[in-house]
Amino acid sequence: MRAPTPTRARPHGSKRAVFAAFAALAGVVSAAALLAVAEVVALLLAHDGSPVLAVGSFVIDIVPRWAKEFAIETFGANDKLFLLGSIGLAVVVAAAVAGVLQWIRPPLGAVLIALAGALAVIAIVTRTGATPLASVPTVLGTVIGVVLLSVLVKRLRRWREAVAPDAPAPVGQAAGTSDGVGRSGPSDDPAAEGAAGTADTAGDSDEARPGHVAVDRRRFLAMTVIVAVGSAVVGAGSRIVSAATSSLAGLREALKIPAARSRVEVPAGAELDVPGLSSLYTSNADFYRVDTALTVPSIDPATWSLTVVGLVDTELTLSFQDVLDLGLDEYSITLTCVSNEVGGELLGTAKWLGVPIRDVLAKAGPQSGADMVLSKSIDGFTAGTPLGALTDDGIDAIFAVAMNGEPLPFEHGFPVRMVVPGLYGYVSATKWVTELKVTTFEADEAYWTPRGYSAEAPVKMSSRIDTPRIGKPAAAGPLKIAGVAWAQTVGIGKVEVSIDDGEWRPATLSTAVNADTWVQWVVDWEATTGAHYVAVRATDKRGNLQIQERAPIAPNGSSGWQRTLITVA
Ligand SMILES: Nc1nc2c(c(=O)[nH]1)N[C@H]1C(S)=C(S)[C@@H](COP(=O)(O)O)O[C@H]1N2
Ligand SMILES: [Mo]
Repeated sequence: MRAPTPTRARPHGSKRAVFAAFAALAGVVSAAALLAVAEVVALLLAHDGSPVLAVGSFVIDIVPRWAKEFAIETFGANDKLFLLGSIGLAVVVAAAVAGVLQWIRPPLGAVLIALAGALAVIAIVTRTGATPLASVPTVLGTVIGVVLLSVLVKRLRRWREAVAPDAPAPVGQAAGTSDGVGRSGPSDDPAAEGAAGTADTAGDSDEARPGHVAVDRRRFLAMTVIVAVGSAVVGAGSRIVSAATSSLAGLREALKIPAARSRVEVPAGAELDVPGLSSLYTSNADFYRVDTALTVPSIDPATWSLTVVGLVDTELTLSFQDVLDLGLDEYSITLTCVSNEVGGELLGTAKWLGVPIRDVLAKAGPQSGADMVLSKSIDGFTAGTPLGALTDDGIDAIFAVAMNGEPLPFEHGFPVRMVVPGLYGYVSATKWVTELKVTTFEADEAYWTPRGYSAEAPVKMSSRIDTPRIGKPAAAGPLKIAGVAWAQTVGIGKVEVSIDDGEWRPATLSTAVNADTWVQWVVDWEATTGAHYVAVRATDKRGNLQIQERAPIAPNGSSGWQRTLITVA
């Protein structure tokens, strides 16, 4: 064996970088332990206490509108995954910074973790419906995280001291050595200490402790690996168990929704046969999803209830059975999101089974002076709908319990949601609805109103080209250009298409199911090789032409005629 040479020189820059990297790793591992402990305690004690979900929901509520729009536009239904990924990345970076801070300026790293824990606790206790108990998982997790970080960094320091005891330590090390940091921890293994065969005071000597290097390194790495693996197993396990046990999938599948008293009559010619054209009814699997819910609420229909409060003669509460007992009818309604760009895909059509909201409101008796209904979701989301839109005999505003022949999918509002023809989803289509408050626009504000969207928002008439699509060259010769158009509550009267900015030619329309359902349109064209512009515009049954002027989605929905480039090969 080669005689060890005591190192008197400062560790090389690269060596210092290695220790800093290990410190960063200690930070990340400590944060992982924090989250894992919080998840498992949340599972056992307080289901609403998951810091990951609480912070995620908090972020959703505070991110600026453009960021939200970007996420929805870029990631569509995966916007939540994107959000969780971003938060995860931020946590890893912050934890690494905490590790390095603890290394160079203790106890700043521990302070940073404690601060992060405190912020998470604030996010948790300020959530709608959160109990004080919900803060316990994160508080416990944070304590563990702080302790682990300081123990791990102490071990790292010990290892480094063994390599080069007299090298000027990272700032703050002096304090660490003088009070014997790293050698008095309760978790230090006396056996390992004995095996090293060195007196406890070795660290105070000027000599390197080469014999210690391997032991100290092993002790740091072993603890790091154990904590990392333990956190991964415990954290992921708890999340999975908690997701599985709170899942009501079986219940939903077994749920018997009574037969409808009336069915939607789909007239002959309601569905055109054109490849690439949206189907008249959007399958539940393909139906767009937009909401602020990070985890889909799971509600047991047996415990669900809907209360009607506010400016009413009689406040009332309905159970799920009470809703069913009102008698179900089937409705064909196209639901549209205010975030739908011209030509966009944030809309869909379904056959909904439900009961008129006006029937429920009538039982409560709205008082004069009321002009708005604030509907609340179990997750805190609210929508403000003009009272008139919910009481008008001519508008099929419903509480829906089924969608395209099955109980509402969880993501679409199980067990009960609202669907109101002619109004964008954010002002009307509350999913997981649990309360209606009859009120006024003056007294109450819905979720999106202070976030840059209008308090009232009727759906703007629009038309969309489905086929041919950019990037999918069509063949020269007879070609069908087709798409959908909608003007909810009024109905589409005419759709016109212009090719290469030529004259507007009328499209053939599918037979409308009703005024609340989009129609399909098709134009036959002899396609010539090359690139062509195709534009589309609609006119409603009252003769109003679709708005030509371009408008962004905020504050009350996009407008403009879609004009798109197609290529014919
Ligand atoms: N509870 C709840 N309901 C909600 C929302 C929400 O964020 N939370 N978003 C609304 C919006 S903006 C739209 S466009 C529709 C979308 O319904 P879908 O996801 O079933 O397509 O739901 C509405 N209902
Ligand atoms: Mo929306």
